[in-house]
Amino acid sequence: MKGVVVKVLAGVFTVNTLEGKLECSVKGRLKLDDYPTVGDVVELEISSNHVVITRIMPRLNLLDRPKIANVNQMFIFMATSSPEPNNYLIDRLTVLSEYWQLKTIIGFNKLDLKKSDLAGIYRGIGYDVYEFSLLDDAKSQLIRGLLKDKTTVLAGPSGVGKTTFVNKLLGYDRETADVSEKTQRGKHTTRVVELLQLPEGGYIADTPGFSRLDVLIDDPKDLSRYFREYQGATCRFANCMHLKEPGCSKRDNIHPLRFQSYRELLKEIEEMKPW
Ligand SMILES: Nc1nc2c(ncn2[C@@H]2O[C@H](COP(=O)(O)OP(=O)(O)O)[C@@H](O)[C@H]2O)c(=O)[nH]1
Ligand SMILES: [Mg+2]
Ligand SMILES: [Zn+2]
Repeated sequence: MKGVVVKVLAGVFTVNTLEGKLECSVKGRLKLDDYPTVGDVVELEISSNHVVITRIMPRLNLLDRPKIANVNQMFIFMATSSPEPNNYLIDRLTVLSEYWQLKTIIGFNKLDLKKSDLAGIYRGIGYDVYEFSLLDDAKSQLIRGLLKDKTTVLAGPSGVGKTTFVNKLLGYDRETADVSEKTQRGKHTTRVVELLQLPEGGYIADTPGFSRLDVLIDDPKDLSRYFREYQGATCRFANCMHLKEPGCSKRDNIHPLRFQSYRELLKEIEEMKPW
């Protein structure tokens, strides 16, 4: 039998199968070369009193911090206000999404309070951008459709409506998420990542903060690859950082707010360099 690992906690792997969720352990031999992670498609062996994971199927990808395998898309979840959207955070997340080659969806919730100031910038770059209010059922249905049969990581700051959204998707209240967020903050406890199965097919993970970029990108020159404005046509200067170089053709193609994020992210990566 095959299944998808939806949770890993204290050596117990919860695997979603056609027969429901099963709690499994890992076959001894497997522990030596690889270890199943949330999102893995695994093969199971069922004996009289326990279920063992015997094989991990090849992965499409493997995200880091939180560790999730086989992710299709990142849903960058923001609010139009309360809290005010933070373009630096969006840009950091778009870079990660590009790095992992995920489909990127940017959503601005709370349209009932305000229209989004930033939606146009991201639409202009070519991202799929949605403005909606979770209070509006018709719009919520449309957003929900984007997740069908996909594995989606939901990323965004607290207060924007992620838990409200996930509860709507599942059709029941998961108050547990916020409770554990609060009790674990500041205690250096790693939050458990869990894939939630959507009734219409697909999985979603309400993820805690993603890793710092310098862990993934160690050469500052590589950063521009993950900015869509900098992709495509090559700059005529070799080793150009597309910063202040006079005559750099790419420098003009980027919105000032995105450029500011690019500079800040460059600094973040450079400061972490060991040399
Ligand atoms: N006005 C308005 N409030 C919303 C909307 N969606 C969620 N909220 C509220 O925003 C607050 C934070 O929501 P929550 O789901 O806990 O956000 P999270 O921290 O991202 O998980 C709650 O009081 C929600 O009721 C919306 O579309 N419009
Ligand atoms: Mg929440
Ligand atoms: Zn350049």
